[in-house]
Amino acid sequence: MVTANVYKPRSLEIIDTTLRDGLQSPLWNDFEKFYPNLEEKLAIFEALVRYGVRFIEVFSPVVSQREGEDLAAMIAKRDELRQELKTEIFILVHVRCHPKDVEAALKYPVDTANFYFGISPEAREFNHGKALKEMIAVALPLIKAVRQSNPNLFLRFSGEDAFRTKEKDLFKVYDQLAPWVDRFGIPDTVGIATPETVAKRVKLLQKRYPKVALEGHFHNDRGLALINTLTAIKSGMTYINTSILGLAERSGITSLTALLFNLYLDHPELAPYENGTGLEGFDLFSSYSLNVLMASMMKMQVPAIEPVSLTNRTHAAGVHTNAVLKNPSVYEGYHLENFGVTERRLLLGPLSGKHVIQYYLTEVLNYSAVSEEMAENITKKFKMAATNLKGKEAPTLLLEKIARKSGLQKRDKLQNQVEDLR
Ligand code: HCA
Repeated sequence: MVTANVYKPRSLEIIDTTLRDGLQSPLWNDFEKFYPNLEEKLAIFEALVRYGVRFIEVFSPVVSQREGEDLAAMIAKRDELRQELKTEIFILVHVRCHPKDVEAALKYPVDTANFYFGISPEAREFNHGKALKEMIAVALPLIKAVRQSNPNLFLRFSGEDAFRTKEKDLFKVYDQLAPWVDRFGIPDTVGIATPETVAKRVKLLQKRYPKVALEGHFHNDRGLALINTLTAIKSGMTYINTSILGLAERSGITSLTALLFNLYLDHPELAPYENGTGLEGFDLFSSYSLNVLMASMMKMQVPAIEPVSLTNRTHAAGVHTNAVLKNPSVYEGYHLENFGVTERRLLLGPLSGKHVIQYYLTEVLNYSAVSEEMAENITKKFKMAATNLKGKEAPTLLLEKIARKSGLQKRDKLQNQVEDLR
């Protein structure tokens, strides 16, 4: 098995941080789940690997005894999956530039140390209180020593809050560390970056550090995480941090499946399904089930903001449902079924039109001989009553009641079977 430092990266490598930054998401609290157990963590780990992710970031064992135990279990899972899938899988431990963190992490057979150190004026003044010079005095000997004693480790340094840091300050630190690391992270910790600032930064750093790969971590505070990520990739960044559903501190980071979905749309040449995979080895068809796995663990639904969701194949207004019944392409611009969203929902509600009502009456509720005129009549009654539903009753039950009162008859079982045979 190749080690992370000699692995030949694909044109884009995902570093998934669901099991680190994803666990810092406030949504765990909001949905009263609070934290996954080890079994769930291992299920996430395995699902990510089977999906095609090769780099998985986890907490440092100094975070808690439990994280140490979970790290050991994830390493065992990594080794098992390496054997079974004959593929590279790398575990990246997120460590402060602190000898204690590093010493604890390196007791485990991990593949990468992801060093981070707050570099913005805010971090320097209110977080660790160190000036740039002092930061270098801490980080440089530590990283150098790790490099020398662990030549197989793949090392990364991130100046936390890089986008609120002046270029010259970033250079002061990065210039010193460049000979000792494989990747530089430039995290947009508070989500202030824009596509313009991202493109500029990536090009600048690429030019200054041609031998060091760049890694991006874009927070979504402005709702720009995805476009910033796509811009970074276009500008030449080759390692991107993602998480399932974009879970991370505050409003999160770039969603793994949203990113791959967008790359698929922008790069059809990378999309073909050879052996069930596209975009250089990702099992794109499993995107939706990955999102559902995560959402169900958190006791929530796949959020509407997530492109690879059932919401994106759900239609409500009469004009829309009518058209979708004839041809879904009118209101579905993409083939989300290629990403595993194999179902579609047509909603019943105050905005329903006679076509979807007729469809429900005949196809879902099994009524026979529903003329257009009857459907129109029932639609009027249904729409009026549906505005007052407020979750007291399911819309299909309301429709059922109105249909029965209107004298509609259900197809009987025998007739159904005959029709099925035709
Ligand atoms: C954190 C902050 C971080 C680190 C990113 C990185 C960020 O939670 O510690 O290590 O590159 O957004 O800056 O997630």
